[in-house]
Amino acid sequence: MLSKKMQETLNEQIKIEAESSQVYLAMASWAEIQPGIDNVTAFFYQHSEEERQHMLKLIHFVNERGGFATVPALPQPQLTFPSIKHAFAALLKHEIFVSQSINKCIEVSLNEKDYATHNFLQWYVAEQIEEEALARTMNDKLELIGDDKSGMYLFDKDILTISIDIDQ
Ligand code: OFO
Repeated sequence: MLSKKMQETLNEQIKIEAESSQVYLAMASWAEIQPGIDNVTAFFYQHSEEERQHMLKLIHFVNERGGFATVPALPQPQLTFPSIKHAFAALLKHEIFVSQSINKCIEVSLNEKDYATHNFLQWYVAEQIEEEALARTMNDKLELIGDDKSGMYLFDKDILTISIDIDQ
């Protein structure tokens, strides 16, 4: 059984995962109307979908542990970006924020002596390590590319491979 505090904290995390899905969905929609970045677009759509899965995993966990997962209202995310580089900088910043939020959940689980939730949250810890690493790789590559159009062409070509490599 989840304590009230643990349930509130996990419901807050459900909101953050749902927001993450919306944030990346907005990036995907913006990327889709930019010329020549089809794979970047696919990457954002896929990332948005993964965040929705993270939200669902939490919802099922809360309900299975005798709590009640509440579906949150969400603010509208940023809709447009000055450049692809800005979008990926925003992605990295957002992932760092999510990692901090997962750390807070872990802290609460330890304070509440809820070792089942602590154990469950380890999956999110590992996931955040991967996602932050991926976001940093993307940002480093974009930094190197600068305004070089052929570099951007290659970045779009490579992005799905990069994300698959880091996921393994
Ligand atoms: Fe939910 O995995 Fe990152 O944000």
